[in-house]
Amino acid sequence: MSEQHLGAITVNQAGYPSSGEKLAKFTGETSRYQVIDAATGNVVFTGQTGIYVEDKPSGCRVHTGDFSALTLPGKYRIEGAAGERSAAFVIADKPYYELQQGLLKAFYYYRCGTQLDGDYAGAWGHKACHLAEGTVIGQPELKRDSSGGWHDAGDYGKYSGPGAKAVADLLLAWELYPAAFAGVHTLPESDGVMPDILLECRVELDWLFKMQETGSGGVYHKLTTQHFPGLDVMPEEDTAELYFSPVSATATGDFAGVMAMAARIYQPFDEAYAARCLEAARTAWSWLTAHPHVPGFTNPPGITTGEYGDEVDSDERFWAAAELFRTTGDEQFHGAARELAKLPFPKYSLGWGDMGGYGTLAYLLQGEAGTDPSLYAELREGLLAEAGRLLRQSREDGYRISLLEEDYIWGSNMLVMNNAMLLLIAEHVSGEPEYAACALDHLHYLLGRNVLGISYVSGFGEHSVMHPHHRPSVGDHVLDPVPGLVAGGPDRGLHDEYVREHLQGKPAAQCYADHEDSYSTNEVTIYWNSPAVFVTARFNC
Ligand code: G3I
Ligand code: 9MR
Ligand code: ZN
Repeated sequence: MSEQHLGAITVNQAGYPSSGEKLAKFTGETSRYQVIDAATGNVVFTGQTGIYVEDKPSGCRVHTGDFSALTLPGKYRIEGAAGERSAAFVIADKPYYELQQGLLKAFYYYRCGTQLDGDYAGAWGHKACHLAEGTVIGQPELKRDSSGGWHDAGDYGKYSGPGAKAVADLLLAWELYPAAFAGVHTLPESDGVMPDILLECRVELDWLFKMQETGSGGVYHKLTTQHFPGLDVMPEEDTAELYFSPVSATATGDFAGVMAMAARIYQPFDEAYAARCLEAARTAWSWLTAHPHVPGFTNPPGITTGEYGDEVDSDERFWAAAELFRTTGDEQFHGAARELAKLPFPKYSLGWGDMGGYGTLAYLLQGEAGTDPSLYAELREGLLAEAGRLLRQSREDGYRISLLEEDYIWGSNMLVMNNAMLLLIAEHVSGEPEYAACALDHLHYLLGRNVLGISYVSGFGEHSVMHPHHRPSVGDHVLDPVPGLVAGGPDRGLHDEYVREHLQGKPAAQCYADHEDSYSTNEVTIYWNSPAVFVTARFNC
C-alpha cells in the first residue's frame, strides 16, 4: 500500500483555503509540475519545485511546490514532469467544513449503549451494546450501571482519563471557536438550542458520572471486559462480563478537571446539569486531597485490556485545581494549583498521560485578573517558548510539522494534532498569526501531505485510511470504514506483529500500515479525534 505512493506528489486531500498559502510536497528530484483542473484536464498553473530538504523522519529528499498564486475555487490535481499525479484536492473558501463535521460525527459512531440507526448512522448502524451492569473488582457483590459513553477506540473499553481528555478538547474547541459550531443540529438529541458538540460531550459526561465511586468521590480507572474481544466482533455481540477497575488518582484528577470545565460551559444552557458537574468535581477533589500519595494504576490480575498506566498524578491534580479555580474563583483551589505548579511535570503537554497542559490552559485562558502574576507570566512565557520550539522544528521539517524522528510513537497523529492545538492556543494568547499557519501545516500532514500520501482520516481524501483496527469497521461487512476516524499513524517502535513483519528498517514516518491487524499504527481513538476537531474548528471560523 504505502510503497505505491512513495515518490509521489502529496497534498492536503481535504483541500486548501483560497486565500492562503498552498504547498505540495514532492519526493525525489526537483521537477517542473503543473496544476490541472480535475474535471477538464486543463492546465491552470505551472511551477518548479524549490530547494530540497533531506528529511530525516521520512527518509526522503523532499521538495516543495508553491502554487499559492492559484486562488480560483475548484477541484484540482498536480501532475509532475513524468506524468505522476497527486490525489485530487479542492481550493475553496472553507474547505474544512465537512471535515470538521465528520470528525465530530465520529463521536456519535463511538457511542455505547444506544442503537445507532439508519437516519443518523447511514450504512454504519448497529444495535445497542454493553447494557449490562458491571462488577466492581474487589467487591464481587457490587454491581453498577455501566452503560453509555463512547467506546475508547477500536476496542470497546471505556477509560475515564482518556475520555476526559477527549471531552476537554471538544469543550475547549467550543469555548474558543463557538462560531465553527453554530447552526449544526444533526444529532438525534438536537433541539436547535444546545449545539451538537455539547450534546455529544454530554453523552460521555453522563457515563463519567457512573465512574465515580459512591461515597468516596474517587473515580474508577476504567470499565472493560477481562480481555479484548475478537477483531470482527460487533459491539452488541461483545457480551462478556464488564468490570470496573479500581479507583486511580489519575482518573480522579482528570474527572475533576473535566467536570469543572463542564460546569462552566453548560451553565448557560442547563444550570442544573452544570451544578451536578461542579458537585461531582468537588467530591473528586475531596478524594484527591484525602489521598495525597497513591501508587500509579496497573491492571488488576485477570484484566488484560488497555492499562493507561501513569505513575505521575501531579499533572492531573494540577489540572483539577486550576480548572476548579477557573470555574469557581475559589482561593482554596488557587492555592492548590500554585503549590502543584511547583512540581516538575510537563506543563504544556496534552497527553492522555501528561495532562498538565490542560491545567496551564485553564490558568491562562481565564485572563490575568485574579491570578498570581508571577505564575501567570511563567506559564504564558513557557507556553510561547514551547510554541516557538514547535515552530522552529516545523520549519526544518520536510513536511513542515513539529515531530522529530523520536516523536513517531504509538498515536503519533495525536502529537501532530496536540502540537497544532498548542500552537493555536499560542495564537490565541499572543495574537501572532504565524502560529496558526504552522498549525494548518499540521492539518495538511494529517490529511495527506505526508511521505505516504495517505489521509489519516477515514472517509476524507482520495487515498484515506481504509482498514482501521476498529472492530465495528471490521465486523460490519460494509466496504468503507466508519468515516471521520483519525488513525494513530506511524510508530517507529513497531509495536505489533504485522508491522514487525512488514516494515523493518523503514524510516520513522513510514512505519505505518493501513492494515486492520496493525493496532499500533492503524487503530483509532476518541482522543486522537478530539484535538483534530479543535484544530479544524479554528479554520472554520
Ligand atoms: O513516552 C514514551 C517516550 O518517552 C518514548 O520515547 C517512546 C518510545 O517508544 O515511548 C513513549 O511511550 C509510549 C506511550 O504510548 C506514550 O504515549 C509507548 O512506547 C507506547 O507503547 C504507548 O502506547 C500506548 C498504547 O496504548 C500501549 O499502551 C498508546 O499511547 C495508547 O494510545 C494506547 O491505547 C490503547 C489502549 O491501551 C486500548 N484501547 C486502544 C488504545 C489505542 O491503541
Ligand atoms: O485489539 C486490541 C487493541 O484495541 C489494543 O489497542 C491493542 C493494544 O493493547 O491490543 C489489541 O489486541 C491485540 C492484543 O494486544 C494482542 N493480540 C492481538 C490483539 C489484536 O487482535
Ligand atoms: Zn458498547
